Amino acid sequence: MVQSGGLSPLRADLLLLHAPAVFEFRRRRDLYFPFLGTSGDVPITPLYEYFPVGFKTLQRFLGERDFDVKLLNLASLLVRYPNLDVEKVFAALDVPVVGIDLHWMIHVQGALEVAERLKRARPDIKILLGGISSTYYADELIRYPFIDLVMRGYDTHEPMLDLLARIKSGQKLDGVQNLLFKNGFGSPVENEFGHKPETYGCGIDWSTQPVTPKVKGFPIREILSTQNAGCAYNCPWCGGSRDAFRRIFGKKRAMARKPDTEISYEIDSMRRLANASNYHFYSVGSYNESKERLLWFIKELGTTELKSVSFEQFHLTPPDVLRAMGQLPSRVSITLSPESHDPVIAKHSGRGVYSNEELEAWLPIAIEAGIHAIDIWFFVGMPHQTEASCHATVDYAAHLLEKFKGQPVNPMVCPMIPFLDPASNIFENPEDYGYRVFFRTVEQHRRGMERASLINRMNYETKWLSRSDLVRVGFDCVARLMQAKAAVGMLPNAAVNRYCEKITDAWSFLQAVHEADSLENPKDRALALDPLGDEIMRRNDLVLFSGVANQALPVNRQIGGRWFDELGWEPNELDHVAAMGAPDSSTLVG
Ligand code: B12
Repeated sequence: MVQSGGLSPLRADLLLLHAPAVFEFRRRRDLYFPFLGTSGDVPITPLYEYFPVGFKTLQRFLGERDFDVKLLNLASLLVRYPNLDVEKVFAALDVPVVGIDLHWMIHVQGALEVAERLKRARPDIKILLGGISSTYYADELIRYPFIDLVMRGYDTHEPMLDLLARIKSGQKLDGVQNLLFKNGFGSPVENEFGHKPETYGCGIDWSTQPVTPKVKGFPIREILSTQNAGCAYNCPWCGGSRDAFRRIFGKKRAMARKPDTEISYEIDSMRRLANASNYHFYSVGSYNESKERLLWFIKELGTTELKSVSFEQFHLTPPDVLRAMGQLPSRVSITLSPESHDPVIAKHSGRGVYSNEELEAWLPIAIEAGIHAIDIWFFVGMPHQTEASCHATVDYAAHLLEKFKGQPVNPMVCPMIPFLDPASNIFENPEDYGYRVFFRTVEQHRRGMERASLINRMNYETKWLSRSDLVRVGFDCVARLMQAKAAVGMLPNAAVNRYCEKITDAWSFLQAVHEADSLENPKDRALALDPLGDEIMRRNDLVLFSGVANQALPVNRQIGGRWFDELGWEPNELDHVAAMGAPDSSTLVG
């Protein structure tokens, strides 16, 4: 039912809401989102639309226990419906609790701003935060006046069940494991962080996908899963490494695995997914699986009709596993991340487990075994990495492109921007690694994300590359690599030229924004930024619209239909309400 002017009530026992990385992005004249500001590795806008896959497991687990859990991706919703007034969304909520993920730190500004505004509009709703960053920063988060609850943990199913049951029956929250909450006087109370099971998660039901508006062109049909939480490896820059996991979750064992029965449930749901043959399945973290379990998993995947499957690998996949992958009916791709061509830097980055020669000897074996694509990721922002070394990495990538011309070998480069992961070993002891960390607390990150210049949003720099260098060198390396791909005919010249022009424009405009944003006095800063406002908005409109591209496929594809594009209401209702306009539509993205 469409209410006059408003959205129909969205009823649930729990609404899990994914906030855009920055809010209110549609009206910010003082915040520049440059092209490539997300590193270009996954098909998302600078709002970072992925929500934690745990939203789907919580929905199933709690749903099977009689709690109605709904999902709302506010990032996708607002970018897809630029004229939708967020206050109408808040007014329509008929829920006792809204759970917001602060899983990735990049969401710090958006998650907190949405929490604050929602609390102001709807003091009757309890605001709950959860996810990896929420766990790490739980003590600080619970002190914000607009946050009522923080749920810690890599597996929150049981504690969430307890929490919802107590809220429903009006019981005290004292006994809910992993929870921080405010008592009747508004003071924070910390319950025991005791629910740390050896197994992780529950299977996801992939058989149904969100109802989405019509998508023009080439839709993104991808599903994604991980069979474990934590990590067997210890890369110092990573906030999910072995040490980081132990640090955040206070658990000795740095790995928790999804039980086989739950994985089988997931695969069965993929078999039931309509048009599964149009879907790509991204198997994240398969490098953490034992050979036996990976082989079993591959065999199970063989019973689906998925179009393609990708596996992330840490080592060079051994021949027997390659053969099993190659025999799958789906097209298989492998993702490797040596991080640098330089073995010393690769080692400092936690990698370096194979040499370039070994990689080059392995590639033909993988292709021969039937692997359809091999993506090889290099990073910018690693310890000991100089500008020259980054460019040498691109030279090496170009060498790979030449050597394997016409074959499915796709090197890519990812600038580590804007954040070094909180809780990573480098974040904890930056000096030991030659790093400087600019923001340590949640509030510092939040304020940092509100800086107009991407350079000032960076939370780190290294002894070898300043904040500005990290952005510039990252942009240059991506541009050079794209050109190398055009040179070997891997990507069309015209698309690459357009891509590189956007990078050049982003860097040159960033100079003007950065100069203004670097003025010491906030008043002078605002005055200097003001004349740039129109140009900031114009450029932001080019990246914050309902289309996304990534390095692998540098053409815009319309948002909608991705597994995480949960828009909350039927498209016709959203069209109708959005047509009635936002508060000041003259300044919104069209
Ligand atoms: C899988 C993965 C991805 C997948 C996405 C998976 C997904 N949608 O969940 C992909 C590849 C797309 C990805 C992307 C990114 N990732 Co990532 N990713 C991981 C990885 C390997 C596993 C994380 C994971 O999901 N674990 C499983 C568990 C912990 O989470 P879960 O089951 O989803 O959720 C449970 C709990 O976390 C909790 N929970 C989560 N949210 C909430 C919310 C509420 C309200 C509650 C109550 C509970 C709750 O309850 C859930 C159920 O038990 C980690 C590394 C690692 N080893 O941990 C990095 C990691 C999480 N990613 C990271 C980063 C930086 C990113 C990017 C920002 C990278 C980029 N491009 O710049 C993007 C952000 C994408 C976006 N928001 O749009 C960092 C985050 C560091 C930090 N603290 O900020 C990590 C730690 C390491 C890394 N550098 O890769 N990532």
